[in-house]
Amino acid sequence: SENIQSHATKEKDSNQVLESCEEQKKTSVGSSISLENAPTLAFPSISTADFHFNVEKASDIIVEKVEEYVNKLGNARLVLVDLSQNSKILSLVRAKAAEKNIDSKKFFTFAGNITKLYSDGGLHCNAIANVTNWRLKPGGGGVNAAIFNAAGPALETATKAKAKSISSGKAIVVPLPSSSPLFSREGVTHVIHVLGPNMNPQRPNCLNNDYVNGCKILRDAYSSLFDGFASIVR
Ligand code: AR6
Repeated sequence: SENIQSHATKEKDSNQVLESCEEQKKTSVGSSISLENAPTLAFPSISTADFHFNVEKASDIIVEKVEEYVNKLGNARLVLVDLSQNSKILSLVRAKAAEKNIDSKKFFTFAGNITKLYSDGGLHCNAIANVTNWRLKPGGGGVNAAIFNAAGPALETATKAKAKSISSGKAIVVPLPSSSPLFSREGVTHVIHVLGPNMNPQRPNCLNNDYVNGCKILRDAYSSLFDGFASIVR
């Protein structure tokens, strides 16, 4: 009977531990609710896949630009996304952002498909960045194909109304019509197209490893993207 009693006591203890964990969970969920509803921009790493831009250099620039903008944006959040949890760019940026003590409620990384952040991942993002091509056309590969596909023809029409082309280092904010599935299913109200520097000889305007120019254009691309986001947050 002694054994049973001590077992019962242990169980009670572990229940108390569980309860206090539940409390902690409630508190931490409670305190993040205000930021969960905060305006949020999800963005992929510009130029580091199809455009072959060096990931180390890109990660420095992402962290530098996030640090510059995160406080200017008030409560709004910035989220770097990539498809895989093992993404090199996500882990580099996570480590460098932690070193610089960037507020992890306002900036974090997230593994998931940028077209399904809410339906698959439960992450509310009212704006998403599309790394596009100079003609702002659907297709190609990567993020551009995924976003134009998921958004349907409404995005192409809304984009055409804003611009016919985009130059590298620039961003264009496009309000998404509510008829788009990205709007109704994911809660995305704006797509911000952005074009980065290209280091891939098979793609137009290759910079042939000119990283002086390339880094400058990548910085400009992030500035234009975050300025575009700031303009819809205000
Ligand atoms: N969700 C989240 N991240 C993604 C997704 C997705 N669905 N697809 C790719 N990524 P890329 P670039 C990540 O190649 O290097 C396009 O076709 C990917 O792993 O889309 O700037 C355009 O039309 C990488 O980390 O963009 C241009 O022609 C990041 O998104 C060209 O490719 C960017 O990969 C631009 O090349």
